[in-house]
Amino acid sequence: MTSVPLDTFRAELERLRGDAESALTAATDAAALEAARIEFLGAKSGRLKSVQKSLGGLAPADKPDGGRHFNDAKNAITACFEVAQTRIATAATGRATTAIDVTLPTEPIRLGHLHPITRTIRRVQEIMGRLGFESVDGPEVEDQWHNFEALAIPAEHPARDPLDNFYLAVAQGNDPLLLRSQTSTVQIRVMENREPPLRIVSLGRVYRPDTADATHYPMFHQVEGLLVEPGTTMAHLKSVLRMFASSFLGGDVKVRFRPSFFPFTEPSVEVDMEWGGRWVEMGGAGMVDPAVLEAVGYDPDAVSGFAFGLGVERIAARRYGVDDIRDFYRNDARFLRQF
Ligand code: FA5
Repeated sequence: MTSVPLDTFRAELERLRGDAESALTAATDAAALEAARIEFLGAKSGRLKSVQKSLGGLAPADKPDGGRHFNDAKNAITACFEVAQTRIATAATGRATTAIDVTLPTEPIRLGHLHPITRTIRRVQEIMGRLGFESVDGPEVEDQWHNFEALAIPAEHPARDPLDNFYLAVAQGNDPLLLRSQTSTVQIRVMENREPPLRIVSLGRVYRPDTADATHYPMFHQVEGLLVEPGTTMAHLKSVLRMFASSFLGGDVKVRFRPSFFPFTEPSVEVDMEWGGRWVEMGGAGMVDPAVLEAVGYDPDAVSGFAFGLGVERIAARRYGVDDIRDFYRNDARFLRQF
């Protein structure tokens, strides 16, 4: 019997290897992969098996070489099958089957922090606390007595105009309640319930139908300060406000007091602070009007007092270098993360 030439055997092996690699690489699902496995690697009638049988037909001197070539081809086809198997399994489960590298750094944990307005409120309470001012709260839904009448703002006063206030459908007697338009309401609530001497500060939300712009918002916060003691003068008011401004904004802040009018203080001033080369109004202040002291049952001959009300968003904007207070309420995490 004539033996099979080694070259013929090798050519057959190479063709088989080429066909197997094409079929395994082209397989995109488990069924196609299994069909290719049976065709090439099948234990009984796979093509590799039949080439293996022809090994016996080689001349004895060619058998070692033929066996080595056969093993090389078998290993290459088996490796190609395993690669295709991993690829199809990964596509099916949607995740890599490779091990998880536990030494990789984890996603950073992002800690939240207080909103700049909350931080401002707490800082103001702390500074005023050091000057002896106790922090108190008052309701945001108010009656007309506390928001207007007790503050000497009579019924016909333009500040009570429905277009300038958020009145509620809920009434107390004949008067609708409203969302308070100023924290001066708390002055009255405290004086009605306590006797002088008094030093309080109250920070909270107030509401006005103002069009939002860089310095206005329909909901904003005020810090109300009230001191009632015998012998209080305008000099005390100015000193406290200057001390507060330099503690909160830094020693170089310039404060200006401009004559003004509020129905519940006499005399009254506007408090301006310099910012970027111009003066910005931060709030109002003045000596508590004797009529207000009388309305709450105090003796205006025995005690006098001062009060002030500053816009929290405005002083926060000045402190943090924000030039549009609407940014505080846009809820843009990129803005808020800066504080
Ligand atoms: C008052 O509200 C007085 N109650 C202040 C006062 C208290 C005077 C005690 C005397 C004694 P005024 O309406 O000017 O005043 O408001 C005070 C401050 O609130 C303003 O200077 C400003 O800083 C801030 N403010 C007013 N309206 C808005 C608004 N729409 N958005 C943001 N801040 C505002």
